[in-house]
Amino acid sequence: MYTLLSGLYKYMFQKDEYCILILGLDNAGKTTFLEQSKTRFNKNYKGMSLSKITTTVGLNIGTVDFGKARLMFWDLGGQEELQSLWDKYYAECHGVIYVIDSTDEERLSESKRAFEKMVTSEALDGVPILLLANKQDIETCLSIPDIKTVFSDCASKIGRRDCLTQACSALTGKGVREGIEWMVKCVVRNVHRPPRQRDIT
Ligand code: G3D
Repeated sequence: MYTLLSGLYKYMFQKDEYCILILGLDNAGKTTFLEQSKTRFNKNYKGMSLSKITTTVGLNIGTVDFGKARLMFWDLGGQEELQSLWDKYYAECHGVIYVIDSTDEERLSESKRAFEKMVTSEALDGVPILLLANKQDIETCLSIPDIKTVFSDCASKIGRRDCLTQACSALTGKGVREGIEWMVKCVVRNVHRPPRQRDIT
């Protein structure tokens, strides 16, 4: 009887919490993506105007619920001096969303270098990675095949973990739901990084 009641309590009043890092160079669209996700998935969230968002300096946090799973997003600053802080969060995270500005061809190799450094970190072994090719609403943006070509020599470093490149516009919301749903599926099935249990009473 106790087991039954405790199971029911857990089902009703506990969430499985997964921590997701949102990384990428400054100006890639990380904060816009976070705001778009909160607005889309949290019924009562009154988001800020997406066109008024300025680049991340420090940390933005947001949560999104999917049934029993709760995603806790950590949007970290992407400026070079802030990138050195990223690895402080690796051991505790369950997934990474790496945002690329598809319109910034000049900084694509810089973005790849930051990605490569991140993906080779042992503290991120087996953690699913969503590569978001953002700003696809802009006509002159690089295509997904172009971006995949630039990032192709990272394949061996990515290894056998779950990894998806998703076209997206954080501004219009296109591709945001697909990306997040994929991430939820991956973190839930990754037995190597179990979620934290959080009471929601
Ligand atoms: P960051 O958090 O990665 O630093 P932001 O990036 O979310 O602050 O976005 C940087 C700029 O890119 C913002 O414009 C924002 O509106 C724009 N942006 C973000 N995502 C998209 C997108 O999908 N499409 C388009 N067209 N623009 C996007 P400003 O002008 O405020 O610098």
